[in-house]
Amino acid sequence: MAYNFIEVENRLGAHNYKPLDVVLTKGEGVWVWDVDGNKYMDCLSAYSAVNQGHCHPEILQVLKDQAEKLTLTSRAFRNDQLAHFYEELCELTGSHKVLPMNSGAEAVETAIKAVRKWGYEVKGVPEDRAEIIVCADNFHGRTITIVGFSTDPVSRAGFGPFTPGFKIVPFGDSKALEKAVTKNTVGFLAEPIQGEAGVVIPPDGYLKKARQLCDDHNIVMVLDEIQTGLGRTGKLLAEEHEGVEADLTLVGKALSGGFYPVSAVLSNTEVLGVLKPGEHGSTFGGNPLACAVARKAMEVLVKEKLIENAATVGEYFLNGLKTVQNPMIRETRGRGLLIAVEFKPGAGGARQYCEKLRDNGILCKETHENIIRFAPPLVITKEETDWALKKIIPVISS
Ligand code: IF1
Repeated sequence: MAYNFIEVENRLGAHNYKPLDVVLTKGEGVWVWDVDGNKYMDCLSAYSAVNQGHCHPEILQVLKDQAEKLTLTSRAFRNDQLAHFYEELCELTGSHKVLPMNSGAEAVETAIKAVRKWGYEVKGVPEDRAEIIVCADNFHGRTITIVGFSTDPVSRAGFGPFTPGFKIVPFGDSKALEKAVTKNTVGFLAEPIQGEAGVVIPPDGYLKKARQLCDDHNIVMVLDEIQTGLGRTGKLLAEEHEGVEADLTLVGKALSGGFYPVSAVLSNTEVLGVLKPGEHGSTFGGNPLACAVARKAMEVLVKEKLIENAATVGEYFLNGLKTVQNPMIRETRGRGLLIAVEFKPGAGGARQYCEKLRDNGILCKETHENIIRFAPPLVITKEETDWALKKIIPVISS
Protein backbone atom coordinates (compact mmCIF):
# COMPACT_ATOMS: atom_id res chain seq x y z
CA MET A 1 0.00 0.00 0.00
CA ALA A 2 1.19 3.53 -0.76
CA TYR A 3 2.76 5.43 2.11
CA ASN A 4 0.14 7.69 3.67
CA PHE A 5 2.01 11.00 4.09
CA ILE A 6 -1.02 12.88 5.31
CA GLU A 7 -2.06 10.32 7.91
CA VAL A 8 1.47 10.15 9.35
CA GLU A 9 1.80 13.94 9.43
CA ASN A 10 -1.52 14.25 11.18
CA ARG A 11 -0.66 11.57 13.70
CA LEU A 12 2.87 12.67 14.60
CA GLY A 13 3.01 16.39 13.89
CA ALA A 14 1.67 19.27 15.91
CA HIS A 15 -1.42 20.62 14.21
CA ASN A 16 -0.25 24.23 13.97
CA TYR A 17 -1.00 24.29 10.22
CA LYS A 18 -3.90 23.23 8.06
CA PRO A 19 -2.19 22.65 4.71
CA LEU A 20 -3.96 21.87 1.47
CA ASP A 21 -3.82 18.13 0.93
CA VAL A 22 -1.16 18.07 -1.73
CA VAL A 23 2.16 16.34 -1.04
CA LEU A 24 4.91 17.93 -3.10
CA THR A 25 8.09 16.21 -4.08
CA LYS A 26 9.72 18.28 -6.84
CA GLY A 27 9.92 21.88 -8.01
CA GLU A 28 11.33 23.74 -10.98
CA GLY A 29 10.76 27.43 -11.74
CA VAL A 30 7.08 28.20 -11.18
CA TRP A 31 6.13 24.51 -11.25
CA VAL A 32 5.83 21.87 -8.53
CA TRP A 33 4.89 18.20 -8.71
CA ASP A 34 3.10 16.04 -6.14
CA VAL A 35 3.91 12.45 -5.23
CA ASP A 36 1.30 11.19 -7.69
CA GLY A 37 2.99 13.03 -10.56
CA ASN A 38 0.46 15.87 -10.85
CA LYS A 39 1.92 19.21 -11.91
CA TYR A 40 0.87 22.53 -10.41
CA MET A 41 1.79 26.17 -10.74
CA ASP A 42 2.97 27.48 -7.37
CA CYS A 43 1.15 30.75 -6.77
CA LEU A 44 2.38 31.12 -3.19
CA SER A 45 6.17 30.82 -3.61
CA ALA A 46 6.53 29.71 0.01
CA TYR A 47 5.18 33.10 1.09
CA SER A 48 7.54 34.88 -1.32
CA ALA A 49 10.68 32.98 -0.32
CA VAL A 50 11.17 31.37 -3.74
CA ASN A 51 11.08 34.55 -5.82
CA GLN A 52 13.89 33.15 -7.98
CA GLY A 53 11.85 30.02 -8.79
CA HIS A 54 12.09 26.53 -7.36
CA CYS A 55 15.52 24.89 -7.34
CA HIS A 56 17.17 27.62 -9.35
CA PRO A 57 20.09 25.79 -11.00
CA GLU A 58 22.76 28.43 -10.31
CA ILE A 59 21.81 28.85 -6.66
CA LEU A 60 21.68 25.07 -6.34
CA GLN A 61 25.21 24.76 -7.73
CA VAL A 62 26.55 27.31 -5.25
CA LEU A 63 24.79 25.50 -2.40
CA LYS A 64 26.45 22.23 -3.41
CA ASP A 65 29.89 23.76 -3.96
CA GLN A 66 29.88 25.70 -0.70
CA ALA A 67 28.51 22.72 1.26
CA GLU A 68 31.50 20.70 0.11
CA LYS A 69 33.92 23.36 1.32
CA LEU A 70 32.67 24.95 4.53
CA THR A 71 29.21 25.29 6.06
CA LEU A 72 29.48 26.75 9.53
CA THR A 73 32.20 28.45 11.51
CA SER A 74 30.11 30.40 14.03
CA ARG A 75 30.87 34.06 14.37
CA ALA A 76 33.65 33.23 16.84
CA PHE A 77 35.81 33.01 13.70
CA ARG A 78 35.59 34.77 10.38
CA ASN A 79 34.71 33.13 7.08
CA ASP A 80 35.53 34.07 3.51
CA GLN A 81 31.90 34.53 2.39
CA LEU A 82 30.61 37.03 4.95
CA ALA A 83 32.52 40.09 3.72
CA HIS A 84 31.41 39.48 0.13
CA PHE A 85 27.83 38.99 1.31
CA TYR A 86 27.91 42.31 3.21
CA GLU A 87 29.43 44.14 0.29
CA GLU A 88 26.97 42.81 -2.27
CA LEU A 89 23.92 43.28 -0.05
CA CYS A 90 24.93 46.86 0.80
CA GLU A 91 25.59 47.61 -2.85
CA LEU A 92 22.23 46.14 -3.93
CA THR A 93 20.17 47.94 -1.29
CA GLY A 94 22.21 51.10 -0.74
CA SER A 95 22.78 50.25 2.92
CA HIS A 96 25.71 51.03 5.20
CA LYS A 97 25.59 48.21 7.69
CA VAL A 98 24.23 44.67 7.90
CA LEU A 99 23.40 42.29 10.73
CA PRO A 100 22.79 38.76 9.43
CA MET A 101 20.30 36.40 11.06
CA ASN A 102 18.30 33.38 9.86
CA SER A 103 14.54 33.69 10.12
CA GLY A 104 12.46 36.77 9.50
CA ALA A 105 11.28 36.86 13.09
CA GLU A 106 14.90 36.98 14.24
CA ALA A 107 15.52 39.99 12.01
CA VAL A 108 12.49 41.71 13.54
CA GLU A 109 13.66 40.90 17.08
CA THR A 110 17.14 42.15 16.22
CA ALA A 111 15.73 45.44 14.94
CA ILE A 112 13.64 45.88 18.09
CA LYS A 113 16.70 45.31 20.28
CA ALA A 114 18.86 47.70 18.27
CA VAL A 115 16.20 50.41 18.20
CA ARG A 116 15.61 50.21 21.94
CA LYS A 117 19.31 50.38 22.71
CA TRP A 118 19.71 53.30 20.33
CA GLY A 119 16.83 54.98 22.16
CA TYR A 120 18.60 54.73 25.50
CA GLU A 121 22.17 55.41 24.39
CA VAL A 122 21.68 57.97 21.63
CA LYS A 123 18.23 59.52 22.00
CA GLY A 124 18.45 59.59 25.78
CA VAL A 125 15.17 57.88 26.67
CA PRO A 126 14.99 56.95 30.39
CA GLU A 127 15.77 53.29 31.16
CA ASP A 128 13.05 50.79 30.28
CA ARG A 129 10.71 53.49 28.95
CA ALA A 130 11.28 53.06 25.22
CA GLU A 131 8.15 52.84 23.08
CA ILE A 132 7.85 51.38 19.59
CA ILE A 133 4.82 52.15 17.46
CA VAL A 134 3.48 49.31 15.31
CA CYS A 135 0.43 48.92 13.05
CA ALA A 136 -2.84 47.08 13.54
CA ASP A 137 -3.14 43.93 11.42
CA ASN A 138 0.64 43.59 11.23
CA PHE A 139 2.42 40.32 10.66
CA HIS A 140 6.07 40.25 11.73
CA GLY A 141 6.55 36.66 12.90
CA ARG A 142 5.83 34.28 15.75
CA THR A 143 7.99 35.07 18.77
CA ILE A 144 6.39 36.10 22.07
CA THR A 145 7.42 39.73 21.67
CA ILE A 146 6.15 39.89 18.09
CA VAL A 147 2.82 38.14 18.66
CA GLY A 148 2.41 40.32 21.74
CA PHE A 149 1.90 43.33 19.46
CA SER A 150 -0.20 41.44 16.91
CA THR A 151 -3.90 42.33 16.70
CA ASP A 152 -4.80 38.93 15.25
CA PRO A 153 -6.32 36.84 18.04
CA VAL A 154 -5.32 33.62 16.26
CA SER A 155 -1.62 34.59 16.41
CA ARG A 156 -1.77 36.09 19.87
CA ALA A 157 -4.36 34.56 22.15
CA GLY A 158 -3.11 32.23 24.85
CA PHE A 159 0.56 33.18 24.63
CA GLY A 160 0.81 35.95 27.22
CA PRO A 161 2.22 37.54 29.28
CA PHE A 162 3.76 39.71 26.59
CA THR A 163 6.63 42.15 26.23
CA PRO A 164 5.60 45.72 27.09
CA GLY A 165 6.67 48.83 25.18
CA PHE A 166 4.57 48.68 22.00
CA LYS A 167 1.76 50.98 20.86
CA ILE A 168 -0.60 49.94 18.09
CA VAL A 169 -2.03 52.43 15.58
CA PRO A 170 -4.23 51.82 12.51
CA PHE A 171 -2.20 51.05 9.36
CA GLY A 172 -2.27 53.80 6.73
CA ASP A 173 -3.35 56.56 9.13
CA SER A 174 -0.57 59.10 9.55
CA LYS A 175 -2.66 61.27 11.91
CA ALA A 176 -3.01 58.34 14.32
CA LEU A 177 0.72 57.75 14.04
CA GLU A 178 1.46 61.36 14.89
CA LYS A 179 -0.87 61.24 17.89
CA ALA A 180 0.85 58.13 19.25
CA VAL A 181 4.30 59.73 19.34
CA THR A 182 5.69 60.62 22.76
CA LYS A 183 9.12 61.75 23.88
CA ASN A 184 9.92 58.10 24.58
CA THR A 185 9.08 56.87 21.08
CA VAL A 186 12.20 55.24 19.66
CA GLY A 187 10.87 53.41 16.61
CA PHE A 188 8.07 52.96 14.12
CA LEU A 189 7.79 49.43 12.68
CA ALA A 190 5.59 48.62 9.68
CA GLU A 191 5.24 46.54 6.55
CA PRO A 192 5.17 48.81 3.48
CA ILE A 193 2.34 46.60 2.18
CA GLN A 194 0.68 44.32 4.70
CA GLY A 195 1.01 40.76 3.41
CA GLU A 196 -0.82 38.53 5.82
CA ALA A 197 -3.52 41.16 6.33
CA GLY A 198 -4.40 40.50 2.68
CA VAL A 199 -2.07 42.62 0.53
CA VAL A 200 -3.19 45.89 2.10
CA ILE A 201 -1.66 48.83 0.24
CA PRO A 202 -1.60 52.02 2.33
CA PRO A 203 -2.92 55.32 0.92
CA ASP A 204 -0.48 57.19 -1.34
CA GLY A 205 1.88 59.34 0.66
CA TYR A 206 1.50 57.38 3.91
CA LEU A 207 5.07 56.14 4.08
CA LYS A 208 6.36 59.57 3.10
CA LYS A 209 4.41 61.16 5.94
CA ALA A 210 5.61 58.48 8.32
CA ARG A 211 9.18 59.17 7.18
CA GLN A 212 8.69 62.87 7.84
CA LEU A 213 7.25 62.23 11.32
CA CYS A 214 10.17 59.96 12.16
CA ASP A 215 12.61 62.66 11.03
CA ASP A 216 10.79 65.39 12.97
CA HIS A 217 10.68 63.41 16.21
CA ASN A 218 13.99 61.54 15.99
CA ILE A 219 12.37 58.13 15.60
CA VAL A 220 13.92 55.16 13.83
CA MET A 221 11.79 54.08 10.88
CA VAL A 222 11.86 50.29 10.52
CA LEU A 223 10.31 48.72 7.44
CA ASP A 224 9.71 44.99 7.39
CA GLU A 225 10.38 44.03 3.76
CA ILE A 226 10.68 40.33 4.56
CA GLN A 227 7.73 39.57 2.30
CA THR A 228 7.56 42.68 0.09
CA GLY A 229 11.29 43.03 -0.52
CA LEU A 230 13.65 41.61 -3.12
CA GLY A 231 11.51 42.28 -6.15
CA ARG A 232 8.13 40.94 -5.09
CA THR A 233 6.23 44.19 -5.66
CA GLY A 234 8.05 45.19 -8.85
CA LYS A 235 10.73 47.22 -7.09
CA LEU A 236 13.73 45.88 -5.20
CA LEU A 237 12.12 47.21 -2.01
CA ALA A 238 8.46 48.20 -1.72
CA GLU A 239 9.48 51.45 0.04
CA GLU A 240 10.74 52.65 -3.36
CA HIS A 241 7.15 52.96 -4.61
CA GLU A 242 6.89 55.97 -2.30
CA GLY A 243 10.45 57.13 -2.63
CA VAL A 244 11.27 56.69 1.04
CA GLU A 245 14.25 55.13 2.76
CA ALA A 246 13.80 53.45 6.10
CA ASP A 247 16.52 53.69 8.73
CA LEU A 248 16.33 49.95 9.24
CA THR A 249 15.11 47.61 6.53
CA LEU A 250 14.44 43.94 7.24
CA VAL A 251 14.87 41.31 4.54
CA GLY A 252 14.58 37.54 4.65
CA LYS A 253 12.71 34.87 2.71
CA ALA A 254 13.87 35.40 -0.91
CA LEU A 255 17.30 36.55 0.25
CA SER A 256 18.26 32.88 -0.16
CA GLY A 257 15.96 32.04 -3.06
CA GLY A 258 14.20 29.60 -0.76
CA PHE A 259 17.18 27.30 -0.26
CA TYR A 260 18.04 28.18 3.28
CA PRO A 261 16.84 30.56 6.01
CA VAL A 262 18.76 33.82 5.63
CA SER A 263 17.60 37.18 6.95
CA ALA A 264 19.26 40.50 7.61
CA VAL A 265 18.81 43.86 9.25
CA LEU A 266 20.01 46.63 6.94
CA SER A 267 20.88 49.97 8.42
CA ASN A 268 21.21 53.38 6.85
CA THR A 269 22.05 55.07 10.11
CA GLU A 270 24.26 54.27 13.03
CA VAL A 271 21.49 52.35 14.81
CA LEU A 272 23.27 49.03 14.39
CA GLY A 273 26.39 50.69 15.76
CA VAL A 274 24.97 50.49 19.29
CA LEU A 275 25.40 46.71 19.35
CA LYS A 276 28.77 45.84 20.84
CA PRO A 277 30.54 42.44 20.90
CA GLY A 278 28.54 39.87 22.87
CA GLU A 279 25.33 41.90 23.00
CA HIS A 280 23.58 40.05 20.18
CA GLY A 281 24.25 37.08 17.93
CA SER A 282 23.26 33.76 16.43
CA THR A 283 24.98 30.41 15.91
CA PHE A 284 23.97 30.19 12.26
CA GLY A 285 23.65 33.90 11.37
CA GLY A 286 26.19 34.88 8.72
CA ASN A 287 27.41 31.34 8.12
CA PRO A 288 29.35 30.71 4.89
CA LEU A 289 26.71 28.44 3.34
CA ALA A 290 23.99 31.04 3.94
CA CYS A 291 26.19 33.85 2.64
CA ALA A 292 27.20 31.98 -0.53
CA VAL A 293 23.59 31.04 -1.30
CA ALA A 294 22.31 34.56 -0.61
CA ARG A 295 25.03 36.10 -2.79
CA LYS A 296 23.91 34.02 -5.75
CA ALA A 297 20.22 34.56 -4.98
CA MET A 298 20.77 38.34 -5.15
CA GLU A 299 22.78 38.02 -8.35
CA VAL A 300 20.01 35.97 -10.00
CA LEU A 301 17.42 38.58 -9.03
CA VAL A 302 19.35 41.28 -10.86
CA LYS A 303 20.85 39.28 -13.73
CA GLU A 304 17.53 37.75 -14.76
CA LYS A 305 15.73 41.08 -14.40
CA LEU A 306 13.22 39.49 -12.04
CA ILE A 307 12.30 42.82 -10.44
CA GLU A 308 11.31 44.29 -13.81
CA ASN A 309 9.51 41.05 -14.65
CA ALA A 310 7.52 41.26 -11.40
CA ALA A 311 6.39 44.76 -12.41
CA THR A 312 5.32 43.94 -15.98
CA VAL A 313 3.97 40.42 -15.53
CA GLY A 314 2.42 41.46 -12.22
CA GLU A 315 0.43 44.19 -13.92
CA TYR A 316 -0.61 41.77 -16.66
CA PHE A 317 -1.68 39.15 -14.09
CA LEU A 318 -3.64 41.73 -12.06
CA ASN A 319 -5.39 43.13 -15.13
CA GLY A 320 -6.35 39.58 -16.13
CA LEU A 321 -7.86 38.93 -12.72
CA LYS A 322 -9.68 42.26 -12.81
CA THR A 323 -11.67 41.13 -15.86
CA VAL A 324 -13.54 38.65 -13.67
CA GLN A 325 -17.18 39.61 -13.25
CA ASN A 326 -18.32 38.13 -9.97
CA PRO A 327 -20.51 40.22 -7.67
CA MET A 328 -19.12 38.25 -4.72
CA ILE A 329 -15.64 39.72 -5.30
CA ARG A 330 -15.12 42.77 -3.14
CA GLU A 331 -11.78 43.89 -4.59
CA THR A 332 -8.89 42.68 -6.72
CA ARG A 333 -5.66 44.49 -5.89
CA GLY A 334 -1.93 44.11 -5.97
CA ARG A 335 1.48 45.53 -6.61
CA GLY A 336 3.92 43.63 -8.78
CA LEU A 337 3.44 39.93 -8.18
CA LEU A 338 1.83 40.37 -4.77
CA ILE A 339 -1.82 40.11 -5.69
CA ALA A 340 -5.03 39.49 -3.75
CA VAL A 341 -8.62 38.75 -4.62
CA GLU A 342 -10.92 39.59 -1.74
CA PHE A 343 -14.38 38.03 -1.61
CA LYS A 344 -17.37 39.46 0.23
CA PRO A 345 -18.19 37.86 3.59
CA GLY A 346 -21.16 35.95 2.12
CA ALA A 347 -19.12 34.19 -0.56
CA GLY A 348 -18.45 31.13 1.58
CA GLY A 349 -14.77 31.79 2.21
CA ALA A 350 -11.61 31.74 0.13
CA ARG A 351 -10.59 28.25 1.20
CA GLN A 352 -13.09 26.54 -1.13
CA TYR A 353 -11.63 28.49 -4.07
CA CYS A 354 -8.10 27.44 -3.11
CA GLU A 355 -9.22 23.80 -3.06
CA LYS A 356 -10.87 24.15 -6.47
CA LEU A 357 -7.79 25.90 -7.82
CA ARG A 358 -5.63 23.05 -6.58
CA ASP A 359 -7.86 20.59 -8.43
CA ASN A 360 -7.21 22.74 -11.52
CA GLY A 361 -3.43 22.83 -11.13
CA ILE A 362 -2.94 26.11 -9.26
CA LEU A 363 -1.58 26.18 -5.71
CA CYS A 364 -2.40 29.17 -3.58
CA LYS A 365 -3.40 29.89 -0.02
CA GLU A 366 -6.20 31.85 1.53
CA THR A 367 -5.32 34.56 4.00
CA HIS A 368 -7.91 35.23 6.66
CA GLU A 369 -11.41 34.10 5.71
CA ASN A 370 -12.05 35.81 2.42
CA ILE A 371 -8.82 36.62 0.63
CA ILE A 372 -6.80 34.61 -1.90
CA ARG A 373 -3.21 35.71 -2.42
CA PHE A 374 -1.50 35.12 -5.76
CA ALA A 375 2.28 35.42 -5.52
CA PRO A 376 4.02 33.16 -8.05
CA PRO A 377 7.82 33.05 -8.37
CA LEU A 378 9.12 36.16 -10.14
CA VAL A 379 10.45 34.03 -13.01
CA ILE A 380 6.89 33.57 -14.30
CA THR A 381 6.50 34.42 -18.00
CA LYS A 382 3.59 36.04 -19.80
CA GLU A 383 2.75 32.69 -21.38
CA GLU A 384 2.70 30.98 -17.99
CA THR A 385 0.49 33.81 -16.72
CA ASP A 386 -1.94 33.21 -19.58
CA TRP A 387 -2.00 29.54 -18.61
CA ALA A 388 -2.70 30.48 -14.99
CA LEU A 389 -5.41 33.01 -15.83
CA LYS A 390 -7.19 30.43 -17.99
CA LYS A 391 -7.35 28.15 -14.95
CA ILE A 392 -8.08 30.79 -12.32
CA ILE A 393 -10.71 32.91 -14.06
CA PRO A 394 -13.40 30.20 -14.41
CA VAL A 395 -12.91 29.11 -10.79
CA ILE A 396 -13.28 32.55 -9.25
CA SER A 397 -16.04 33.66 -11.62
CA SER A 398 -18.76 31.84 -9.72
C1 IF1 B 1 3.96 31.42 9.13
C2 IF1 B 1 1.75 34.99 6.85
C3 IF1 B 1 3.12 35.39 4.94
C4 IF1 B 1 6.37 38.15 7.20
C5 IF1 B 1 6.78 39.45 7.48
C6 IF1 B 1 8.25 38.68 9.14
C7 IF1 B 1 7.90 37.36 8.92
C8 IF1 B 1 6.94 37.09 7.94
C9 IF1 B 1 6.21 40.60 6.71
C10 IF1 B 1 8.52 36.27 9.73
C11 IF1 B 1 6.52 35.72 7.72
C12 IF1 B 1 5.15 34.00 6.95
C13 IF1 B 1 5.47 33.01 8.00
C14 IF1 B 1 4.49 31.89 7.82
C15 IF1 B 1 3.39 32.43 7.02
C16 IF1 B 1 3.89 33.67 6.42
C17 IF1 B 1 2.95 34.69 6.05
F1 IF1 B 1 0.71 34.57 6.13
F2 IF1 B 1 1.69 34.43 8.02
F3 IF1 B 1 1.71 36.30 6.99
F4 IF1 B 1 4.17 35.33 4.27
F5 IF1 B 1 2.19 36.14 4.49
N1 IF1 B 1 7.70 39.68 8.43
N2 IF1 B 1 5.58 35.34 7.03
O1 IF1 B 1 5.44 37.91 6.24
O2 IF1 B 1 9.43 35.52 8.98
O3 IF1 B 1 10.27 34.14 10.87
O4 IF1 B 1 8.69 33.13 9.24
O5 IF1 B 1 11.03 33.70 8.54
O6 IF1 B 1 4.41 31.90 10.17
O7 IF1 B 1 3.07 30.58 9.12
P1 IF1 B 1 9.88 34.04 9.45
